[in-house]
Amino acid sequence: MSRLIVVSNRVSVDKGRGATGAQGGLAVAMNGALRQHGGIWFGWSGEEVEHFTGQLTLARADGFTTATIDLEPQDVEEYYNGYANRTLWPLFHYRIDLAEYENEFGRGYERVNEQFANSLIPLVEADDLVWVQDYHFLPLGERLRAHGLTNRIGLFLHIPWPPTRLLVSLPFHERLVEAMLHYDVIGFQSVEWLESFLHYCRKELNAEVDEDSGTVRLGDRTATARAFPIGIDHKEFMALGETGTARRAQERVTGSARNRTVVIGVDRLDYSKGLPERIDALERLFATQDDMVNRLLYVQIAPPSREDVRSYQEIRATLEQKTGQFNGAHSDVDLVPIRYVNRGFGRAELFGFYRAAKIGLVTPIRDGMNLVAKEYVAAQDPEDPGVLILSRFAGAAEQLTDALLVNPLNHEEVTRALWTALHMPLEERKARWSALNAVVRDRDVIGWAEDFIATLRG
Ligand code: ADQ
Repeated sequence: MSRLIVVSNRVSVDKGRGATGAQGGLAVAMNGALRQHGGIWFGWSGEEVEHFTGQLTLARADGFTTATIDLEPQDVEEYYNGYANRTLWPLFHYRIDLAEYENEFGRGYERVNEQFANSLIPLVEADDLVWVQDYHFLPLGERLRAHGLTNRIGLFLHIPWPPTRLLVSLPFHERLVEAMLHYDVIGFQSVEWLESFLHYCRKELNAEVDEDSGTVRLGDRTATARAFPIGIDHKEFMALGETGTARRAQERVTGSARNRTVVIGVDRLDYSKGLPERIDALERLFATQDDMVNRLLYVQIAPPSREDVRSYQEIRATLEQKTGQFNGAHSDVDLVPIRYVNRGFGRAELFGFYRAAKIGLVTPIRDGMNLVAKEYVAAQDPEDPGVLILSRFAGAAEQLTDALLVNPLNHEEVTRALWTALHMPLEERKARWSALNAVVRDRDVIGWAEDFIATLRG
């Protein structure tokens, strides 16, 4: 059987105690997939060196090998903080107001993609399948082809694909997307992102597009684009739920909630996650309903991320201010309605927190998928499940149609959903949860990886 070579920006091996933590969904998903398959996981070490050498550091992980390289500070600034996180991330999350178009960022991005290609080539054997992850490496397939690699190469994009009208604001957008067509398979989280991609290829590249099969032809290249909705490692997560750590975490929240209904949010601190908007919705609920301070407790877990980028410093400041104001206005001497926690937790603890919460509030403004929504569902007590409130603008909304789906920008709608969730009868909660849980359980990350790999194998 052919080996799997996974490429992603960071290689973060799960030490088995939820160590992937705040590094996000990609790390959680890849550990699951590689443990199943074996092979090599290649990426940036997270370390900086004065002069780039391309020197590989190899290590053995649980069932696979990791290979990492160090980057120069200028590379990190231009490729990672710059093009990836200040250009592509905001643009692909529909925030062109935050996207920065600096030519140096683009040049740094191309340079690092070339360095990755150079370092990767010697590791690849004839039959290997190469599976590239995410927006850091949109042109990597083309770079690998330029070095003569003829293996099957696939790309999975974890974030949304923006509408054509937004994407054309990016300088050299045609070059970027044309380069992507050197992949054999291009995967998206949802049908919506897939359709936007195919639309772009037809309109802007004049490519020949077959909507039904997802085949895109341009010149002598043929790529297949498809939706592969990512899932969680359901079995592993449920096993974590059986641990004393999970039970104690649940008890900590339930015990200290003092009979209030717990609403939970768990997100990397990112402007795409809709965190200030959640507080606005709560503000409305507290303003229009009596005695909410005695009825509801909102726990928001939000570890900071990408702190070198200004928009992330700003969202953190905004959130701190809003939370402070909210608590100042609505607390009682012995009750605080929002607990805002700025750090990551192990995954067993998260399980316990989700289980303690009768409402899961997952309201990103845009999100490729959103795995927190799926984790929340998985962690519920089947006999007394909580209610998931989910943004229509998360990729997960295509699958999790039995959640209370809301427009996160419409405070009134979110407020109403909170009210509905607070009063939902047990029978309806059970019915909704069974439908949601079937999707989360049956479409897990193992199946996701197998599906992608099988498609890549062709
Ligand atoms: P993220 O934007 O990071 O991922 P998400 O899918 O919600 O978003 O994944 C977050 C993961 O990190 C979850 O597994 C969660 O448990 C974990 N996490 C979050 N906060 C945590 C905390 N405080 N402590 C510990 N763990 C925490 C990107 C895309 C998503 C896509 C994923 C996977 O933006 O849309 O779903 O990749 O493809």
